[in-house]
Amino acid sequence: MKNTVVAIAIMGMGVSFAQAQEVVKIGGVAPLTGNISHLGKDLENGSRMALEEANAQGIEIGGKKVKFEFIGEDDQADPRVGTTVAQRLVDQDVKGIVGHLNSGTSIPASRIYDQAGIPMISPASTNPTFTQQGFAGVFRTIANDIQQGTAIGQFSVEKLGAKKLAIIDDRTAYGQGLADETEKAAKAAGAEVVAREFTSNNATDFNAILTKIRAANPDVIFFGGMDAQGGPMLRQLKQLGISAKFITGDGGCSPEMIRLAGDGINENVYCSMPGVPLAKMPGAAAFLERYKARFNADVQVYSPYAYDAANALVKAMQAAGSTDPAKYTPEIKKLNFPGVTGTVSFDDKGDIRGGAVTVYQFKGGDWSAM
Ligand code: ABU
Repeated sequence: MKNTVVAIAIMGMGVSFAQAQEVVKIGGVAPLTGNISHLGKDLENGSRMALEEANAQGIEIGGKKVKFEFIGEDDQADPRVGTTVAQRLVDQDVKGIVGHLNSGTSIPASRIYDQAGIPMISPASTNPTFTQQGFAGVFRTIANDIQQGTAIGQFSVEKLGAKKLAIIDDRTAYGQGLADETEKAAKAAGAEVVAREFTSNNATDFNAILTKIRAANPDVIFFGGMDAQGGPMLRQLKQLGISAKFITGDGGCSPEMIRLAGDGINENVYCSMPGVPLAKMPGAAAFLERYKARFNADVQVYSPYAYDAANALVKAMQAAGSTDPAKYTPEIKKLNFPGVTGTVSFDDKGDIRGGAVTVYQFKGGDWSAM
């Protein structure tokens, strides 16, 4: 009899402890299937890691212990799927979003989160329009493509000596937008654009457009798109005997790009990444080690930006003393903390302040910051 009473008392304590802990759902969206699922998984891992670490620290918000629950969704890099999963996350009462990856999904999904009053921080979407829609809860931890395209255009002319530039894009919001910005900057710096071709984000055969580009005899080729196309494109450039220098943006600045390119990649290949090189950031080495230990994988591109984005949500909630999006979203605007990708602080539109862009060259089997 005595034992029963003790057992009931302990069970009772357990219930009251569970009730004292608030579960806070955070949505994470990226393509987890399809030809850039490696980038989506990388992004998801970064968010997961930040929330797991917050849980391990036993974070309290407004004097109450919270447990973050990560809810991952696959938008397949498809704008229509993107809005469907956005609505599903809203219906599950998530308190914040890390994602999406593609500008083409982030832009339409942002309207749904805005209407629901839920903040979103994209660690990857770089198309300028994303933060120009006037939504109070839209942020990104990565520089935008005006900054990136300007840097690529100027670098192509001033450092790679581009007089005749050929441009290819994948017709996505990201690829086409970055190609437009690159074209503007390269022309302003004195280059002539001798070819402008396009493909799609599902293509694998580029022979027709590369043959046209060969006829235009460019000294530099820019590709606006992802590694799933960039890698095979480099192989086919080699097969066609095209030796022009090649430069692409963050979507191709991955270890997967190198793997897919095979013997098509050499020291004439460059990519750009928003931000300063990770190796120069205090805390980045420890992040990379923890990431490897947790996921048994190397960082592709976006996980450090996702890690900073998830931490931004947590820190804003702590500052507000509330997990209510209406109360903590204004705190996101006031953040200023050292993340693994740099100082995390947003401007009035929700763009990351600073906005440095680094160009990398393929050297010694890896990307090397210039
Ligand atoms: N920033 C490149 C990949 C993501 C995007 O569509 O913006």
